[in-house]
Amino acid sequence: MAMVSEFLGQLSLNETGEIKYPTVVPVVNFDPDKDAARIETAIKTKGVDEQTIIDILTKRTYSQRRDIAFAYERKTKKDMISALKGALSGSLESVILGLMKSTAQFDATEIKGSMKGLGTDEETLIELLCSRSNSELVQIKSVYKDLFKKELHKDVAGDTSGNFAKLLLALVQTKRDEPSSVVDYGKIDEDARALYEAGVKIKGTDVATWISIMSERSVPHLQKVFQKYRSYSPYDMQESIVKEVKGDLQKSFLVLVQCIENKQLYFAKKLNEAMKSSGAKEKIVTRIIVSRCEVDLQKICSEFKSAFGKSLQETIEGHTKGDYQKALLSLCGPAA
Ligand SMILES: [Ca+2]
Repeated sequence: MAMVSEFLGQLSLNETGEIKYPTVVPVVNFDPDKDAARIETAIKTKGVDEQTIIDILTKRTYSQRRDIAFAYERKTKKDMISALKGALSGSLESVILGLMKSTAQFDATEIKGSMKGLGTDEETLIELLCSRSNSELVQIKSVYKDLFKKELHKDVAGDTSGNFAKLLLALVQTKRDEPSSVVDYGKIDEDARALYEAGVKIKGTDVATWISIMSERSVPHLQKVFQKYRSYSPYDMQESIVKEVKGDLQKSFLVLVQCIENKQLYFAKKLNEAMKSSGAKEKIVTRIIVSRCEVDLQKICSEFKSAFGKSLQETIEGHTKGDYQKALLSLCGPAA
């Protein structure tokens, strides 16, 4: 019983009632002044005491880190983020500076970065827009406007084109239904048949129908629609996407469907792929771990273990090094 209540104690609900599975939770007996003083000493230490910075900042929530930054500024009259930027470098710097942003600020900044300059980092843009929940996207849009003085949908429209743009813009409109307590079997059947009749059944694809169903229906409804879809189509939804559409549109629909079916498994697969690739794609690893540690990293860890038979923590140990590795492992917490 003790273990169950301890586990439940780690769960928290966000404002829309979604269950969260964070690995980073508020530290008890929190003392921002003491933490700020330790960080100041760590930054001033010759060669920088990275371990202390990692120990403190990866074991505090964003709101606690923000309190530490305020305490630091009161004490030193300096900005803690600039001080950390000066003291740290490389991949560790990216993790720590990422942690100094709220989840929505971090996501908005990553989206902005993916569209900066010539060309677009479609992979990042797709991951962020197709994996975030409706309520997360609502927050991202508002933070994006605060930070960059521009509307997210305008930037996305300026950087993408065709049906790919239409899908991303439909997601940015955040018109997805909230889950309902009533299961509407008639509507499930209707949507499953409509997806089939707009794709596999006909020559060409009626992409607009796919986009409206997949961007407007609730996640639990779509999970049942994709199951029902198999009674109409010889291919499952992901296979149908591969057959029907190409390029960035195909990649976006695939991420969307994977996230609707099991979002944490999608992130687990993405982490595994990024770490196994030569020269570990640290940017992807950092992005997922930093952005999900207060959302669902605990569940990503358990999906990782069941999918690959090895813990995420062991895989991090095998594919990363040094202080960067220490920071990632501390954010993941102990392997279950
Ligand atoms: Ca077709």
